[in-house]
Amino acid sequence: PASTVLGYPRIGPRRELKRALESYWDGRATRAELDRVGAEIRERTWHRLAELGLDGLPSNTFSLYDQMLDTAVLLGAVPARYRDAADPYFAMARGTDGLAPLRMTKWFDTNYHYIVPEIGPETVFKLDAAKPLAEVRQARELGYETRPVVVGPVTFLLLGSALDRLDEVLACYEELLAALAAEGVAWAQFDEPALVGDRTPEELAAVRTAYERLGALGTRPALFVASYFGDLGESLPELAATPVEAIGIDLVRGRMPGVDLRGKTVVAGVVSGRDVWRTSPERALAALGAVRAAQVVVSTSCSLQHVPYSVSDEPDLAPELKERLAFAEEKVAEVVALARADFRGSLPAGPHGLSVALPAPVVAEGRGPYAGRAAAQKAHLRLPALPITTIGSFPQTGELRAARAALTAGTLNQEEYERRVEAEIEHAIRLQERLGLDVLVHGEPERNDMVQYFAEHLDGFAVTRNGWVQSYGSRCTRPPILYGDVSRPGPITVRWSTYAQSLTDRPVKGMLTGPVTIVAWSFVRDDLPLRDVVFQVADAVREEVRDLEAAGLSIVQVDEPALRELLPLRRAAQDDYLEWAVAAYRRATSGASDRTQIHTHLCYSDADQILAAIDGLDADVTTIESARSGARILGTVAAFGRGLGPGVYDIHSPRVPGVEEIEELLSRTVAALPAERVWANPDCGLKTRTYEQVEAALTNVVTATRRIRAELDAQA
Ligand code: THG
Ligand code: ZN
Repeated sequence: PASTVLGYPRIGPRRELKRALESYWDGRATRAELDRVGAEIRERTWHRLAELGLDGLPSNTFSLYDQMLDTAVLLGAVPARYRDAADPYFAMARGTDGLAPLRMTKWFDTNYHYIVPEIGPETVFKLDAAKPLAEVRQARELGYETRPVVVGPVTFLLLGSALDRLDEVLACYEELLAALAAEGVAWAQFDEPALVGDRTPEELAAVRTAYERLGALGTRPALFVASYFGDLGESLPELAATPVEAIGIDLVRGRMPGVDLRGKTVVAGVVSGRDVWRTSPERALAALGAVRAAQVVVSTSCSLQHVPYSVSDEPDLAPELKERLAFAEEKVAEVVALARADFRGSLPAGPHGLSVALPAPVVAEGRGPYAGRAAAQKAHLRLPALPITTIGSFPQTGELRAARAALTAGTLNQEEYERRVEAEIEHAIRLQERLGLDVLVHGEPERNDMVQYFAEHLDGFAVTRNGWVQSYGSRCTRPPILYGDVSRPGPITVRWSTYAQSLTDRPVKGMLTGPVTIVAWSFVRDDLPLRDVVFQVADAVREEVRDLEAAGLSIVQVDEPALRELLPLRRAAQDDYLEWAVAAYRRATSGASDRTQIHTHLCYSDADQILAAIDGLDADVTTIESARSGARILGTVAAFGRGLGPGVYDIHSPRVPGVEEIEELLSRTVAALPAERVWANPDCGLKTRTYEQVEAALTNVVTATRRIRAELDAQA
């Protein structure tokens, strides 16, 4: 059979695109220089894919920012207010001085974020096929015929909440297919990951309408509709009934369906685009053998944009781990080998964990009901009304980043590095004392990415040197690799938190990341149920909570920002997930005594779907991101019945909020909730702000809070 991949990383093996974008945004590079870097990345990718022996090369999988944003531009869905910006594309992606950017959210259950298209009554769809055509031509000049990839009409409209605009959008896609045909393009790939979710009868009808209409077009390339991240389910018969020539099926997350596909080409996704493990040849060949189709093409389960470039760029990984790994390049080689049914010299894949875990012991709930906890905490902590706190991180200074880089490079020794971290902690503590905050944080100067940091200090994880994966735009993470049983060889954050506490009489809050998030933002072994892996991590976090408590910390915050992200795409699987995810959190936190206050923080945009689960976390205090939505969510979260800190300062903007507006938000909050449960805090961590902005904003938070306290006193 032939071989292909659904997409490829595009940030550059050494994040060349990131550097070029940031130079362009800072005015240090021209648009032409940025475009040259983009062209080089595409050229290297096609050459590499061809060298590795891949048959079908995709194009238009490159993006300067995001493939959904590219599709919005392709269809002319550029809101009028951006049209006059110096660079409308990046104005939509990042905003300008006067314009907020378009909203950004998670791409299905991945850690990648896409730009949400804004489609309203004023939107006039009009094709602009310049980008896919330019990529096809660039590849052709290099000697490659390619298959342009775009987000398909149903997924585009579902994510833009505008399925009622199908007719107009289909006219653009028809025009696109005609333009591609005129260019001599043989195949086009339309990505439809939204089809693997639960779809209503209307949505299923839209799938049928869309592909019947596009399929009926007289002159067009062959159409390949790619699904990924799960089973097509009830969407498959709809799609199969249309004239599309090829259907992509995720055979890693999903299974080969019973639907008769003997009239179609099946692009069989047997090499995972979501993990970093070598493919088991037996499993892949068995999956391929089960496909009944006119023709089979061997492929990846989804785009490879979710994995790093190459294992060959990882000199520090242990050989016995390295030989089990496959990043994008190695996965392409696997696809080719499977297509050629040639496994000579390939390594055994086998179970991917490097050890076998025993079932984790069940931990009894250690904590009593909230009322008793609240009383014990009140007596112990002696906080004023409306206690003022922050979410955890303080600004990360350039000096600190330089010190961390020097430590890694070996030009700064560990002792000197730690001295600098301590100096930074002292600076943050003194600032918080001076401003009049009640619950202090150490500011997290020792961490860059929190998940990376915990992975570096836990057994069972490996971290990479160059394993960057795009998170959004120019931003990347290096997901750690969870390959074995997880355990905590020793305390991780205790040293920093106790140092901070030693500097002050006010309570300092310990700062931890929850087990679901640590796992969600890592590549995880696939030989154990995810739940068991998360429970192992929960037990490690539990030990850290206990050690923080034993070291004298009275408050510990455990954040779970990825709780929503791992929610299964299909409803039928969601309750089970939420049940074990909440259980894992409680397992991590329930070792604390009633007198120790557990905080958690969440970013609201992610929260509305899972409020019951957040309530189930049973944290004593929940701080939420709500400054932008005002008091809109107070009614819902009031039902939690425990401490609540709706953010009163939007940290995502450099603007310093005035005393009056903070006071207004707080007074609305105390009107909606019992005052003894209300906290005053910014709505997220402060690491992206400057010290100047933070100091000014927190000064105003303190002034506003003191005014409300005085009002409460007067009423009492
Ligand atoms: N850590 C991890 N995943 C995440 C987040 C995180 N996913 C969701 C959300 N937060 C994504 N947000 C960001 C924000 C900033 C950056 C990455 C993801 C970022 N990265 C640095 C960069 O690209 O220059 C590199 C950071 C590093 O050195 O590790 O700025 O917080 N895991
Ligand atoms: Zn937040």
